[in-house]
Amino acid sequence: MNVKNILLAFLVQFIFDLSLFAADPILLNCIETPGIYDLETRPKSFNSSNNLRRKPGSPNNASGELINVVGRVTDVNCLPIQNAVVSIWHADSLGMSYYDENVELDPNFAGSGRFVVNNLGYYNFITIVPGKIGDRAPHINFLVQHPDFPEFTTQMFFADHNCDNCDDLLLGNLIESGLASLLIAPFTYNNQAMKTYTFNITLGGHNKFSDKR
Ligand SMILES: *[C@@H]1O[C@H](CO)[C@@H](O)[C@H](O)[C@H]1NC(C)=O
Ligand SMILES: *[C@@H]1O[C@H](CO)[C@@H](O)[C@H](O)[C@H]1NC(C)=O
Ligand SMILES: CC(=O)N[C@H]1CO[C@H](CO)[C@@H](O)[C@@H]1O
Repeated sequence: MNVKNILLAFLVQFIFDLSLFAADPILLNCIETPGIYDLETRPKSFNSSNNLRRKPGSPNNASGELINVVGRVTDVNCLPIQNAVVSIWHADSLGMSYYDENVELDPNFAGSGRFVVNNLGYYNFITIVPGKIGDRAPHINFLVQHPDFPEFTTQMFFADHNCDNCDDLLLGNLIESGLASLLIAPFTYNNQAMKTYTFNITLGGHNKFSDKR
């Protein structure tokens, strides 16, 4: 090989690497998820199960539409934040919340749940679609904790509750800034025909193991 061919080989390799980089969705830029701090009161302790639709050990289902909520927890480089603890809590199907002592909550609804994400950053919950609380759109409260990141809280909204969403005060503020779509989860049906919402969470800052600081 002469020098020209070697250079050409490098160039081809370089372009090939670039195209690989562009084609890998994992390497795309992840946009920081907007935080919401004004959440419904956080449970004193979270149920350790990721299935909110039934209380541990109970055969009975909470009423309401069965859904899966899945997603990935990453840093802004889209690198998974392994072992991040995702905790959620939300109202039952009639919009009743356990923290309001004056209401009777669906007796089969666990109210909260928790999941430790795997090495790829994935979490997954089974639950039911919450009802509206007053004039708030249906939403799920999220808390994400990891020793290397500040505690993060936000709320997830449902893509098929658009009209509720546009009237929602908290979400309305974000719509003005163009960030609301990051909190509105789209859905598909999984292989068991269960409605599955995807809500990816990107925490600000960088993973300790990232070399792209
Ligand atoms: C719980 O829901 C599942 C799926 O909708 C259903 O097959 C099952 O019979 C229900 N169980 C009870 C005890 O209601
Ligand atoms: C969530 O992240 C996964 C993996 O990075 C990606 O394939 C998917 O398109 C994302 N979904 C949404 C709704 O952002
Ligand atoms: C079944 C179960 O453990 N339920 C608990 C889930 O968490 C709420 C809030 O902390 C408790 O009130 C429930 O008893």
